[in-house]
Amino acid sequence: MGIILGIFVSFIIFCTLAYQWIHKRLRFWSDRGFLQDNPSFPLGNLSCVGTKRTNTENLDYFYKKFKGKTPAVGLYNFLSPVILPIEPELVKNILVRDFNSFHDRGLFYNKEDDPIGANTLTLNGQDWKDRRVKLTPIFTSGKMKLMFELIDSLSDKMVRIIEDQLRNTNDLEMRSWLQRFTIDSIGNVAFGIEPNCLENENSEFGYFGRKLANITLFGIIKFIFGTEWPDFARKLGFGFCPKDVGDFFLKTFIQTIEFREKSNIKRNDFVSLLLGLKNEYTKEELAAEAFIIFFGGFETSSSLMTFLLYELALNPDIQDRLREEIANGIEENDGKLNYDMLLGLKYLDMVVNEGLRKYPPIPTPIRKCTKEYEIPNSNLVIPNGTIVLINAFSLQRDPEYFRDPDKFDPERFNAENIRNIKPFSNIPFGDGPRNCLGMRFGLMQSKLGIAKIVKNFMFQPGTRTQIPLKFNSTSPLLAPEKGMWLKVTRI
Ligand code: HEM
Ligand SMILES: *[C@@H]1O[C@H](CO)[C@@H](O)[C@H](O)[C@H]1NC(C)=O
Ligand SMILES: *[C@@H]1O[C@H](CO)[C@@H](O)[C@H](O)[C@H]1NC(C)=O
Ligand SMILES: *[C@@H]1O[C@H](CO)[C@@H](O)[C@H](O)[C@H]1NC(C)=O
Ligand SMILES: CC(=O)N[C@H]1CO[C@H](CO)[C@@H](O)[C@@H]1O
Repeated sequence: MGIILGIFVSFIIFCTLAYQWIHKRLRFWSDRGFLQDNPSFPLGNLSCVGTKRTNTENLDYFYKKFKGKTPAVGLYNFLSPVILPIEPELVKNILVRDFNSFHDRGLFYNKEDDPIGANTLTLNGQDWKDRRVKLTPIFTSGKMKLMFELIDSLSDKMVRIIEDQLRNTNDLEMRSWLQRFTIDSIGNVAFGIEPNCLENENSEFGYFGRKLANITLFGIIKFIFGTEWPDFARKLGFGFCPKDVGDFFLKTFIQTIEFREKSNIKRNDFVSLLLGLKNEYTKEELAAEAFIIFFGGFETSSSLMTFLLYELALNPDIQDRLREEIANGIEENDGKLNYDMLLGLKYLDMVVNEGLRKYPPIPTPIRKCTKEYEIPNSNLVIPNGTIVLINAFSLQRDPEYFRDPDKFDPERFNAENIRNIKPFSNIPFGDGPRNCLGMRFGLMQSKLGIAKIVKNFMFQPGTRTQIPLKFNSTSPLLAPEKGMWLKVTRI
């Protein structure tokens, strides 16, 4: 009897303490003078995510609700306090001016048990700084030019394979074709293999690539846990990605470099460039960088191209003008595309910029505050350790900075208008010392893919096209809910 009573009393005490702790935790921001929305237990302000809206749309709701009232609003991911800056000026301070207080990304990694997860994207502090300095030279435009031919031939292959599909049907799900193209492209340059995903959807590389993008609820919980309590999560052996996925990429990369060293093969690709750093880094560390090139580069570019095709299908004038520019460019260049000519296409550049504005593939880059930070002209202090969500999506769709923001209008980026864009209201590649490292490669790959297919095919809305398009509410990156079905015609 006494034991049962004892257990019962302990239970009551535990519940009371837990309740008090949670209650206090969910006042983290209001206790510090920040505006916050009443969060609920246990989801915090995430209660609509995955059901009613995407994480991005959820943040947009808070952005709109608090815009003009505060420079930054306090939110809760589950019980974890995070901060959402609203004013572009504050975004600039965080990304550039006061970078010293925000140099970490705060993504979880575990070098011991999951070496592939410790890379330029995730590393903290001095480790990150050293890595970034060493890697920057492998992403220059000179290096991109050398890789152009490889990607160019893969884009031709994509055109041939799409052409084959059109013998059976005119309705194609273009997102998966674009993903297969970028998987082949990056697998080729970063791992030195032919993934052959364009020919075979279920190729090993494609399987693990898609598994990587398929984020489960358990994955998210592990991830948030790792972000909150990294040391504890490392003890538990948690990693950045599932074990089989990490092992696959590690094994593939190490096989390639060992083969290249043995047979003295040199190729113009990231593998050779990474091998140039072999005296400074271990094989696992180089593999981690190959992995992040793949991880950072395949979904982003295919997502950009997917949304561009949707807008081109809905805006035939823009599509025609783009096709004309590409066709003329190729004709003037003896029937071939090359790097300089592709990057010189002005209208293509405007269209791509507008695509990145309306559909930033990474809608919310994140940073971690590493030194208590006082927001200028306010009495608000962001505590050390806080995760900062830089919401590019909301800024880029804010009618104050982009009139009629849902309209797809490449003219926003013509030589004249581009000068009037408010600084830090358009940041699809982030900004500052920790911006996107692979921007040149991403732009080359996306422009090349788009140029090739728009030159060869006409895109129109088909019977299965979802208009207006909705976002997949469980996907962390921006993805169309129903894929991207379009009516495709050979020109
Ligand atoms: C259209 C394509 C792409 C878009 C829109 C994009 C966007 C971004 C964004 C928004 C960030 C965060 C920046 C910040 O926090 O300020 C980022 C980081 C990064 N991206 Fe990209 N990206 C693209 C393609 C690529 C490609 C192709 C690669 C590799 C070849 C790549 C490699 C990286 C890396 C390594 C980082 C982490 C940089 C660091 O923390 O120092 N990205 N990207
Ligand atoms: C994604 O993960 C879920 C849950 O593990 C699984 O049921 C589904 O088949 C996966 N999808 C892909 C494309 O791997
Ligand atoms: C911020 O917090 C981290 C971890 O809690 C600590 O190691 C670091 O020294 C702190 N930074 C400052 C400037 O206090
Ligand atoms: C939506 O995203 C989730 C998570 O990435 C994925 O498992 C699911 O297949 C996606 N749905 C569609 C229709 O693509
Ligand atoms: C109690 C609660 O859930 N409060 C807010 C948290 O965020 C959602 C949006 O995800 C709001 O709708 C709630 O009002």
